[in-house]
Amino acid sequence: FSYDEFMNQLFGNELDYGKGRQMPIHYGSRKLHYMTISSPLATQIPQATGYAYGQKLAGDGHCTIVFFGEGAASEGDFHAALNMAAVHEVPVIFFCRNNGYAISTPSIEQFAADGVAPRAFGYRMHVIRVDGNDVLAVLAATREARRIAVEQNKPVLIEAMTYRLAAHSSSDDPSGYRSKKEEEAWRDKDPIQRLKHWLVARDWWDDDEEKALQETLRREVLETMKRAEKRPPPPLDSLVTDVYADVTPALQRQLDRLKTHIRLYPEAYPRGARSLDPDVKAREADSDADRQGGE
Ligand SMILES: Cc1ncc(C[n+]2csc(CCOP(=O)(O)OP(=O)(O)O)c2C)c(N)n1
Repeated sequence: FSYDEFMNQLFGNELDYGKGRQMPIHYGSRKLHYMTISSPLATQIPQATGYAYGQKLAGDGHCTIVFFGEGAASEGDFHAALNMAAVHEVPVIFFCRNNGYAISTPSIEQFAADGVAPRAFGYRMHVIRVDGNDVLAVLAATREARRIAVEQNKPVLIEAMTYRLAAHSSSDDPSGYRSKKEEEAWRDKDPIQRLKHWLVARDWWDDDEEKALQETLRREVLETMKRAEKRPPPPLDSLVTDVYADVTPALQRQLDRLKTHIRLYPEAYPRGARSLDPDVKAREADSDADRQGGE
């Protein structure tokens, strides 16, 4: 997934595969067999079980991996998905990132047991708990889980123990629910710094190379951003497509009314939306619907 693909999704421009309908970072790629990220927590977990069941039936030796947080693991969907995967013996890896917090809720307020891993025993499922801040350990754990899933047609739960150093989002302020001291203790275990130390200790990397790489990447990302922000949004008609095979009359009326509105008040709309078909006309039916408060 290239920087351009990431950036097009962030801007929701005409090249975004999701046609601007998803929140930022909710990317997906059919080409890479990567299902779109879903905001409703845990919905992806039963989907993964279902997809992996299909892979088992197809018999091509493939498996599915699904990622979620320990907060999402408190949803009913998590339990339904794990139970079904264990009963039907499907090749799926449930990868739980236990970073200690579901936004402001610490994991000690979410479950009484020792994390998420022990639940696997209840479902009679393989489980691996791993230091989530050790990149190579996570790689080894995931490879082993994949081997089990593919060779034995069995689900595996991985619980990667980690910490969310930053805020959950730009509207979250961690100082309201945890101490700086707690954060500092985890800062020393930063997985990126640990991998760097590991590489430097073997003379495979040094500070100069890192500085140069960071500068190159920074430039590339900014250039990608400039390219993506210049692209227009997806065509307005895509607001009403992809839901029904044929656009329903009600949706068509709404779209026509929107186009009329844009034509009458172009200054109220972003630049990209103004370049619409200038022949769009107000329809009698629309004004009727307006009067009746129809839609
Ligand atoms: C069903 C549902 N409930 C609530 C939310 C709001 N919400 C978004 S992220 C989040 C916390 C998620 O915590 P966790 O699963 O531990 O993942 P993390 O963000 O820590 O990686 C919540 C409650 C949501 N998106 N979906």
